[in-house]
Amino acid sequence: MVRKEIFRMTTAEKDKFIAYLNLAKHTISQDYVISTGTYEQMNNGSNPMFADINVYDLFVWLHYYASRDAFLEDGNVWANIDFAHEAPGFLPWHRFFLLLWEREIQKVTGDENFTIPFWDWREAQRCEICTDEFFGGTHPTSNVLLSPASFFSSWQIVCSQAEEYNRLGIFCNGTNEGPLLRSPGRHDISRTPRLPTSAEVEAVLSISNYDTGVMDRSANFSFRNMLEGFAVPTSGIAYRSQSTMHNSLHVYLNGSMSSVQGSAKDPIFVLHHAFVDSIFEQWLRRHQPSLDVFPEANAPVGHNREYHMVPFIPLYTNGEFFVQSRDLGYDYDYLVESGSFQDFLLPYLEQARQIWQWLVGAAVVGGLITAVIATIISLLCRSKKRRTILEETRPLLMEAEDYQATYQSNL
Ligand SMILES: [Cu+2]
Repeated sequence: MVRKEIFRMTTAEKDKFIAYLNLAKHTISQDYVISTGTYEQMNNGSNPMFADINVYDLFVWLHYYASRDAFLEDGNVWANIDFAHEAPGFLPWHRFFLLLWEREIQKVTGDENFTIPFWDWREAQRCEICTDEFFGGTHPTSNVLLSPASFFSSWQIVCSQAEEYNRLGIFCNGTNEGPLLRSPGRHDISRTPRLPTSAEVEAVLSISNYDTGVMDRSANFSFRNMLEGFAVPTSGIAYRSQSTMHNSLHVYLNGSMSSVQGSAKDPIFVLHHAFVDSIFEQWLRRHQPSLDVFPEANAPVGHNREYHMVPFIPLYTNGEFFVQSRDLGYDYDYLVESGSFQDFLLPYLEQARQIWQWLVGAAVVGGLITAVIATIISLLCRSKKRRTILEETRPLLMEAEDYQATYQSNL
């Protein structure tokens, strides 16, 4: 299964994707319900509190739930907790999230071949997919609403009041909370001066350490922290006052995408994270890390290699998704050719580099042997020619028998 860049899709493919998003937004999930109360609020399970949810919003809720504050006993709140961000699990968690999202869209649409498109935002000067043909232009009289000509202007969002739920000690319950908001480019320019460049992506890819130090947003020279966007991409040093790389897109889009807990409300989330996943994939192919590169202990809560990713059921560990995408059954269009060709050729080129002296020697010896054989053959041919001339003077009746003998002796 190959994920395609959105601008390399045909108009029909792109329109089909938008139709699928709308279908998912209007189809109640057959397999999942969301929890609308804590275990305590459910009176330790005796009063179940669950609600139906549409397939699109199910994923908004899953993302919210992984990054919401934790409610502790006696009304205490643990705010500094996130099972999907600011730690090593960031990349495997979102990798699994996208795979599950893709699978659920396949089930809703019956299209087994559906793959998530991605948006390659390297060098983008603006949000190129924020137009009415794609994911919605800006409203003519509002800076925060989508253009009425876009399908997405009629979408209602869920899980947008994270701070409020955390304050009240409740969960997002999936009810509609108003329209999708987006205001690309009207963000805080000092935090994110521009979208990431190709050179910045390259600089991040050159970092060989997956995660470092205390493995949170303060990690220096950490591939994960740099790609997530808490560090200066060119130096690798953590920097609190700027949002770079992955984070820069969230800040730039300035609206529903900009608060971590509810960011999956905007369909651009999926296209953005698919591209982030493709950069993770490039890193895996380039550095070929073994599984023990992913921390086994001491990562922030929930982020160790063998820990299960919250809140997915069935259970999967972070480590299970720290593997190359082809082992999980998918690839990216821009990595397929170069990737497979390089992968095919690289081991041979490396072997050739190690044994080149032998290859030159073999070529010289081979040349000499060829020359010797050629000389022998030409000498034999000349002697055969001489004998043939003699044979022609013999009587014709003996020809067959003699020819046979001659042929054999020449060999
Ligand atoms: Cu996220």
